[in-house]
Amino acid sequence: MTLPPGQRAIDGFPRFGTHLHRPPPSIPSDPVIHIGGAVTEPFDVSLAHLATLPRRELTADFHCVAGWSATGLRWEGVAFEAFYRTVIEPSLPRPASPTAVVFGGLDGYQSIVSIEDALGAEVLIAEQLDGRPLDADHGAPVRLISPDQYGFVSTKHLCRIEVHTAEPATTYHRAPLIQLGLQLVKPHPRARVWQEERHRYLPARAVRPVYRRIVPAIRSASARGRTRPDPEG
Ligand SMILES: Nc1nc2c(c(=O)[nH]1)N[C@H]1C(S)=C(S)[C@@H](COP(=O)(O)O)O[C@H]1N2
Ligand SMILES: [Mo]
Repeated sequence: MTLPPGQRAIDGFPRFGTHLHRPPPSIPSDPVIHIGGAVTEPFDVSLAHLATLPRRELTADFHCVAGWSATGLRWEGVAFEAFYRTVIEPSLPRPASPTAVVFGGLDGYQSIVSIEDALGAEVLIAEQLDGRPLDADHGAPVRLISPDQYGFVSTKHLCRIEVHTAEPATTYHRAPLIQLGLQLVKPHPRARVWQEERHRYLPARAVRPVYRRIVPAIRSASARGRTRPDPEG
């Protein structure tokens, strides 16, 4: 099995992310994705709408910028491109040429993706992982999945999509103190794993050993914030 440069396979699929020690956000009873930015008028799309779009399934490895890779994950959902063409594009004023997309999560996290990367063939709005609805740890009710980019692109608990016609003046994490992995260093704007585009300014090879040391600490903090099985069953 070949992994991208600087990655190591990990057993299972750890919960990771910015709000490490906190439990995952609770899900509204009628979840929607809010569409905003360069559209003529912002609007909400109910998640139920996803069922009207063509299904897409893919098996891929998942690569965290901190150097671990979870292998052979089977995702199911809707291609982001299909969602973009049918839901977002028709609501853009003409002539608008979006260059970037911001994907926001219920926990306040967001990722910033160039339009060409967002429209990549493997980018999904995923509803299922390994044949089951996404659990809270891995992004319920739906999440973005972009397997060719580092995990920080793949916003969990997706509830907001904004299109921009210039590089958005915003950051991945709106709260200042979070995200051991990302707060120190700017993420790479393209974040392609095979090109090892980890960070905007720091050379990838320099950060590998630093991450290797802190991953166990991030993992155990993250495990403390895990959803606990409901004792009532
Ligand atoms: N909403 C949200 N999405 C997020 C994060 C987060 O903290 N919140 N963390 C990102 C990071 S850094 C990684 S590596 C992956 C981890 O996904 P997992 O928890 O399903 O393993 O989610 C990404 N998406
Ligand atoms: Mo990550």
